[in-house]
Amino acid sequence: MEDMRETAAQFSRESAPSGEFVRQPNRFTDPVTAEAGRYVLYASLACPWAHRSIIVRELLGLQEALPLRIVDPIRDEKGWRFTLDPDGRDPVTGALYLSELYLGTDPAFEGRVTVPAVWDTVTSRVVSNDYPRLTLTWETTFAPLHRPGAPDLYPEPLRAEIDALNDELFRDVNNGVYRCGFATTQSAYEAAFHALFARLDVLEERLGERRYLHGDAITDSDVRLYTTLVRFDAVYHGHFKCNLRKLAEYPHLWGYARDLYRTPGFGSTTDFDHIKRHYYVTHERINPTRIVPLGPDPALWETPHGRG
Ligand SMILES: N[C@@H](CCC(=O)N[C@@H](CS)C(=O)NCC(=O)O)C(=O)O
Repeated sequence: MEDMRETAAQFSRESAPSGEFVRQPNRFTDPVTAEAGRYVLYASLACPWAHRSIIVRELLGLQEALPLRIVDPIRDEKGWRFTLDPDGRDPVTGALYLSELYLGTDPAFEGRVTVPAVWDTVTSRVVSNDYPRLTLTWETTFAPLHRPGAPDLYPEPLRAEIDALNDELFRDVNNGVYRCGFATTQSAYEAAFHALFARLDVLEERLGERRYLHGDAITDSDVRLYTTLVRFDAVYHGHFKCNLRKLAEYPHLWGYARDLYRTPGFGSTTDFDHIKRHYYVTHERINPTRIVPLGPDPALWETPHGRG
């Protein structure tokens, strides 16, 4: 009965009749070539999909080759804004809103204007908002621009295993928390909730046996899992109702997440202020009062992780 009730969705165009959240496809998927300074990465520190690219850029030493612009964590009715920049304008393009770059590239674009987005300064177009491919592009195509001694986050012999795990991580964890939070029926929420916590149990066991998801070295999969775990207790547990357990209640996952947090490139790019303000203020259907919770204590992330 309850499932038949009409419920307002956060993004109505991405809500299936069953109440399930079905994410829009990525519109811009052009290839990117290894040219230092040609592309600009537009990102939000709040966004887990953008955070992936930010971490990989740091790990691989691509800071100079791939300039990064950060948007305001709070979207207004016109979307992502450049209000952190002088005069509220992106210094690269002069835009006030990220939507100007999308519409300049495709005037008929009607989807959500999302981060991460990659801008080509040569053609003045958005070339990619294809977040699952982007980290792989920085890891492979951009190899000639990596710093000396950069880690191989996508090693050839592990690619099939990484791809397979990444698919599971996406479905049940990365996008799983959104499927919980943006569900508009009880049954859609419960299905996503059970899949999420079943997967976390599997990952908890796996990380009891090894330091990182694929062994002794950090890979692309660890970056993807980290960006969800680091937001879990601060946002997903309350705001998205992912509350069977907190991250801090899983000994191995919690130790693993703090181990990564202390690794250069992870904690240094994690901004709990942007993360909390973005979710609690921007999703007004879920949190109409827009009150941003004060906890949990971020100092917990500095406690000894006991790994490695
Ligand atoms: N491009 C993907 C994922 C990226 C994404 O959803 N980013 C969020 C921030 S975490 C965003 O930019 N949202 C803008 C909006 O919802 O209007 C999508 O379209 O679903």
